[in-house]
Amino acid sequence: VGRKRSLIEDARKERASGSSSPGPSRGGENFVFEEKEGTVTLNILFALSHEKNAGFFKTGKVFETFEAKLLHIESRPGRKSKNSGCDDLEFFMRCEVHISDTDIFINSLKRVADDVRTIPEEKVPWFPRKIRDLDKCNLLITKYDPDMDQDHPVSVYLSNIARLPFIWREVYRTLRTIYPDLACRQFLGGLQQLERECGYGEDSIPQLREVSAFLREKTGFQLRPVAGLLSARDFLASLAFRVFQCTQYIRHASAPMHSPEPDCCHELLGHIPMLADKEFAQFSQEIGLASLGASDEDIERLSTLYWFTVEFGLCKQNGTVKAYGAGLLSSYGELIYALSNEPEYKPFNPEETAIQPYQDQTFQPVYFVSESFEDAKIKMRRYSSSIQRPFSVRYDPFTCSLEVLDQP
Ligand code: HBI
Ligand code: NLE
Ligand code: FE
Repeated sequence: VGRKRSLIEDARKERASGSSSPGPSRGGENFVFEEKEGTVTLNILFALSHEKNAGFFKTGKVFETFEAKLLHIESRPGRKSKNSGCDDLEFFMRCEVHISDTDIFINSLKRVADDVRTIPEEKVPWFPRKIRDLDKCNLLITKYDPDMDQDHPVSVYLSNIARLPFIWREVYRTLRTIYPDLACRQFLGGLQQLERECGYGEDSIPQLREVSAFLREKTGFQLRPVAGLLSARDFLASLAFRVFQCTQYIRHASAPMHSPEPDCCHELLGHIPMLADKEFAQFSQEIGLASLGASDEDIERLSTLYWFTVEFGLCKQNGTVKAYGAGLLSSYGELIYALSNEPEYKPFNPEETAIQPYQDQTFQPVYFVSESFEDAKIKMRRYSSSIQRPFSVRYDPFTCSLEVLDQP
């Protein structure tokens, strides 16, 4: 600590006296991956001349002092040595340092090495690497304020606890009658299994823990409770790990046929039966994987695609159009409307669908129809692979973590 203090003091004095060359500004342009825990990743190049005796070990001392976590080291003959015949070496180091140490760290290196430079890289937003990191994917975009949100499902929940089972019963019963005609084959299969094996029925609201255990056996998806609407980035990121974030409150007794926000009826009836299907689970995870570290604009397009497929998608089956979107399958009102021939229908085509404006307060004016599930998956995969990222990700199902590979 003492040593660190003195290096920091030295660097401060140096900066105050203006003798050092300008360092990077707060590490901003040096980001490889954005911080989420106060660290930045830096790409550093420096040279050591032959005369700087043991210079390498002095730089090592700086790394040690700032507790820089080394990720990569390379060395090569320096530029000077090629011309002059002396044996300069150039080093490339990649390391993680605490964000507030960035300037001082670079300046300290400049004292012991030559030509210290950081290589700017494209800034990539932080994303979870391990399933544990999902604890940090918790940015709520709707926060419940008991004084303000009289109509929010949580207010409704608190004032309706006694009515809860009745709301569930009514939603279940009315939807169950129209599913056979309007829901896709995969949904019906999933729901039947849930009724047989997981206690689904109009008499009680299924428990998240049991449903999660059921899904894990079917497709490896698991559920976790969430307090409200998450940011699209955090919501989509969890899908990459086959984790689905579920709300737990319930809609108002006065509007059982449609809720603008997700509630437990929507999660349990709309999403869960679909997530029990292997192909659909894969489709969902792939959207999640495509979202990791994507730009804000790409997140916007991916969440629009999610909206018009996973939430409001229609697909052809045996010559008729069926619903597979969860927002439809949990709303009696919208499910009937969506298949009534009244709204506009467009063929699902990711490039076009991704930029369709949408709203989340009432029924959609337009729905996208896929030729089949398989077709939607292939088209979505093609779209996802067209998203530009300076790295690629691979999911390791054994460790539930990501391998992140640099793109050359
Ligand atoms: N958060 N809890 C929750 N549930 C959702 O379905 C949800 C969300 N946040 C964002 C979101 N859906 C949409 O933006 C999707 O299009 C990603
Ligand atoms: N409209 C749906 C329902 O009533 O269940 C919820 C949609 C959530 C995106
Ligand atoms: Fe949903």
